[in-house]
Amino acid sequence: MSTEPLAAQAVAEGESPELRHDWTRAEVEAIYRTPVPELVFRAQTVHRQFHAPDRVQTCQLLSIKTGGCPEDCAYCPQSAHYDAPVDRQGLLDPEHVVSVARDAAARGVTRFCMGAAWRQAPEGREFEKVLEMVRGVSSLGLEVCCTLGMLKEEQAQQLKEAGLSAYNHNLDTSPEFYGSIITTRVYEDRLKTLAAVRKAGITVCCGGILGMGERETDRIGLLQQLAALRPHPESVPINMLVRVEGTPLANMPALDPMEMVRAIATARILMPASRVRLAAGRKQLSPEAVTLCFLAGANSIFVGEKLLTTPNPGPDEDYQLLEKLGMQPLESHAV
Ligand code: SAM
Ligand code: DTB
Ligand code: SF4
Repeated sequence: MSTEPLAAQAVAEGESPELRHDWTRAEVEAIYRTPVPELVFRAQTVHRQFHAPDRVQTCQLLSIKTGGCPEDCAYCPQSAHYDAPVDRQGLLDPEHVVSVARDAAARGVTRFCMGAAWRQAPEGREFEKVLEMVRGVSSLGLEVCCTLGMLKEEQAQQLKEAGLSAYNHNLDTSPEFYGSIITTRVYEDRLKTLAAVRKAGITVCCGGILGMGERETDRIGLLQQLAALRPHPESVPINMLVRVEGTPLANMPALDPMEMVRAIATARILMPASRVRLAAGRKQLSPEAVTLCFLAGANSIFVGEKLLTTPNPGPDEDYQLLEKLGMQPLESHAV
């Protein structure tokens, strides 16, 4: 398979001219393999040109529809193909979702992300309910993000009209490794949904997962694909695999945290204006490793006891760490 970015033909939209989308695999590899002190220095230098170095965005996730997903993503406890300890739950009531978002806003969170275990966003009454959730959360003054699986252009348009700020849809890994992790859809399906999201004027949240047994070259390939998207995804979540019992990846060896540091620093250098999120997997990282990820250019985290179905560090632990580092959550504009 060619290692040239599949997304290179996407349409550019009002983006800063100094941002590049044509990074070659060799260039990305050279950055990724730079000695860590030099790599972190480069990432910091770029970071400071685009972002305040002491600010971190805090985001909260909520699973609005849990489990029973027809896709076979090998990492995912919500796939119906595996027997993970996740209780299935139908679509939540919009009022309940908005009340959870209101509590999150009161704690200073600035972005609320609703996730659903669907292969594709449904049509009809369930989609109407999602639109109601988006309208409700957006009226709280929060950035609203959804991740509902594949989207059609009309659905993306309706979500935009309801006030959706961002749509999360991850490429997860390199095109070459993708088929070893998911067989029920292809890389191009993901790119199509990302294009529909862009066309509707919704910002893109797109990243991947490390620690699934991929090679270093797959991590490099993922980063190259992300940087080839035009414009770059405004938000780039870098997840460390949460190994869940019952999934095919439950017994993967633990990822060396330095791979997270290298991947985050590389993402920061390739996509300087984007928010790079240290996403799933923080519970397995020491405070020192998290600190290194911040130094490497991560400027967003998920807060709250739970991600979608798996545990996340508690708020006390997180706010204590930020305070110790002299870092501050982005200010909330919630009403
Ligand atoms: N079903 C939709 C989809 O796949 O696009 C949305 C929900 S899905 C749970 C959102 C993302 O969560 C996935 O793309 C994957 O990157 C991430 N994810 C799921 N399980 C994970 C795990 N065990 N560890 C790390 N990230 C995970
Ligand atoms: C993303 O990249 N990570 C989040 C969010 N986007 C939707 C999801 C992480 C899920 C971790 C496994 C779980 O809690 O089920
Ligand atoms: Fe379904 Fe999304 Fe989980 Fe894949 S990652 S099994 S699409 S919920």
